[in-house]
Parts: sequence; C-alpha cells; structure tokens
Amino acid sequence: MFRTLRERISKASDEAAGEIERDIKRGRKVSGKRLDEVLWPLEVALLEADVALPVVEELKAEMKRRLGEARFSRREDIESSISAAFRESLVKMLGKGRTSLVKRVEDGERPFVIMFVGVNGTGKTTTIAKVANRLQKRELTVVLAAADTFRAGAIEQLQLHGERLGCRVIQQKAGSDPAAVAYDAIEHARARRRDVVLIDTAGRMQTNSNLMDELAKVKRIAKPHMTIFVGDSLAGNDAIEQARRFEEAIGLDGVILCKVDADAKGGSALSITHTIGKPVLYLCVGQGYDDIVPFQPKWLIERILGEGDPPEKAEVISE
Ligand SMILES: Nc1nc2c(ncn2[C@@H]2O[C@H](COP(=O)(O)OP(=O)(O)OP(=O)(O)O)[C@@H](O)[C@H]2O)c(=O)[nH]1
Ligand SMILES: [Mg+2]
Repeated sequence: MFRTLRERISKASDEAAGEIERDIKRGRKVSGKRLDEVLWPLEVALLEADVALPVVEELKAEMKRRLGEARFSRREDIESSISAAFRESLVKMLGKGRTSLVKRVEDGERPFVIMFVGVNGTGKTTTIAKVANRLQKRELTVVLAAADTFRAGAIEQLQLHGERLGCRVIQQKAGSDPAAVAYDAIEHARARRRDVVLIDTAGRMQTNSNLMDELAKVKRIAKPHMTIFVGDSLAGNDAIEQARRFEEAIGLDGVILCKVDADAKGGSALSITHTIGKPVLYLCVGQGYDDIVPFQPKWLIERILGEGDPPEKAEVISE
C-alpha cells in the first residue's frame, strides 16, 4: 500500500521509466500510452472518491491535453507536472459559476428568497437551520417557511429550529398548499422588513412527476432568487441523477452536499458540478448549526491526492 497518490503515481512512472526516459532523451513528447500508465493511479483514486466515470474520463482527457503539450527534461518532472495539471484541471471544473451565498444575499433584493429542494432525508431542513444561523451571524433577519406540509412532524421540526435560532416560522396546518405557505412567508417578510426567507419543502423522489409539478408550482408562486438542491454525499452516483432531474424539472442555482462527515470522499461534488454546471456552495459536516463549510475546490483536490484533513468548521473558513 502506498500512502499518498503522489507515491502511487511515482511508482507508476518508475515502472514506465525506460520508455519515458527514451522519449525525453530524444526530445519527444511523452506518448499518450505512457501518460495513460502514469495517470492510472489517479484514475483509480478518483473512482474510489466516488467521482463518476464520465467525469473521470473527461478529467483524464483534459490532463492528457495539458501534459501531452509539455516536453520534460527529466522523468521526475512528470510527477510534479501531473500534480500541477490535476489541480489546474480540477479547479477549472469546480470553478464553474462559483458564487458565495452570503454575498448573493447581501447584494440581493429584499426579502431575498431561497428555496431548498431534494429527495427525502438528505438534510434539507437541518441545512436550512444552518444557513439561517450563518445569515443571522451576518446581522441578516430570517423568516422560515414551513412548506413541507406533507411529512408528519415536518412543521414541528422546523418550528423547533426557529425557536432555537430565534427566527419566525410561517406555517399552516398539515396538508395545506405548500405554495400558499411560501407566499405567506414572503408577505410576512415584506411587511416586517425581514431580509431573507428560507423555504423548506417536502422531500420527494426525482422520479415522481406529480410531486415535481407541485414543487414547480411553489417555485412559480414564490419566485425564489435562488433554488438550492440539497444532496446526500453518501448517495454517490444517485445524487448526480437526482440533481439532474431537479435541474430539468425546476431549475437549480446551486448545491449543498450533506453528510460529508460520514462519507468524506466528496467526489460527488465534482460529478454534480460537472453534470448540471452549477456550483457546490457548502458542505455539511455534522448535525450542529456550525457544521457547514463553504465549499473550496482545494479541499476536494487534497482529499483525492490523499493529503487532506477533514473540512474545518464555519468560523474558520470565510466565504
Ligand atoms: N452526520 C450528518 N447528519 C446530517 C447532516 N445533515 C443532516 N443530517 C441528519 O440527517 C437526518 C435527516 O435530516 P433532515 O434535515 O430532516 O432531512 P430532510 O431532507 O429535511 O428530510 P425530509 O424532510 O424527510 O425530506 C437528520 O437526522 C439530520 O440530523 C450532516 O451533514 N451530517
Ligand atoms: Mg425536511
């Protein structure tokens, strides 16, 4: 077993050394086949980190483009070049549409409305409480909309968070129209000059078109400034399919990945961003209000290279 990915790449390039050194001595570019061999450990590490196969292939193609253009004077240069090319390729992929939620809110209209969607149990309601707490720390006032009128206990769950955080929860009785709850919450925020409305919605399978239509109705009525998909990092490739369906059915502006503390591989962050072209805004790393971290490409890169520590808590990393 090799400890870090770099050691594994180094071993692979040792094995291909004769051929590579011949290429270098003749002043040639290193052949695509040799690069394939040297990149193999990286490919395995990406798959082990739950990065989807088509994304791995595109990343590899991008790296081969970068490395294939280079002429190396020593074999050792290849290892450091791979590491650098990998970082650059990944940052390029993860950088698509990067945005800070807090900044969007601070610069946006009042009330700024954010709707949270996703399948059952991914962490939507808990994430809303974490985001509310984060916004409150920036002196923003928050109203929560209990638009999950479907699941028993969902209203009470949000109400409890509201009490702990000291923010108003707008609700109606169980079974009522979620779009009407969202509308009420926005009207309340407007009348009381509150800064932000966070809309909780009922979890639903991406394959249930009736429920997706209901969500589209909430969106039509509430006209949120942002719609955020909350995904479970443990769902692996399924989280990618979910994000794609939600993007198609209602449109998304960003992603929050939960339960990264339990998974910690985080490759689905890369796959989702690549698939729907929307940024990952935060990673959630536990059940406490501060267990939410702005997503930094650097964290995932180090994770895959086998050098990363767990993400730090909210106070440490600013947006
Ligand atoms: N370890 C860990 N647990 C989490 C995280 N986020 C949420 N949870 C837990 O996951 C469970 C489901 O969270 P909820 O916030 O209720 O999920 P939801 O998407 O609102 O669920 P539904 O309303 O049923 O669709 C709860 O027990 C949370 O405490 C996280 O980042 N890490
Ligand atoms: Mg919920």
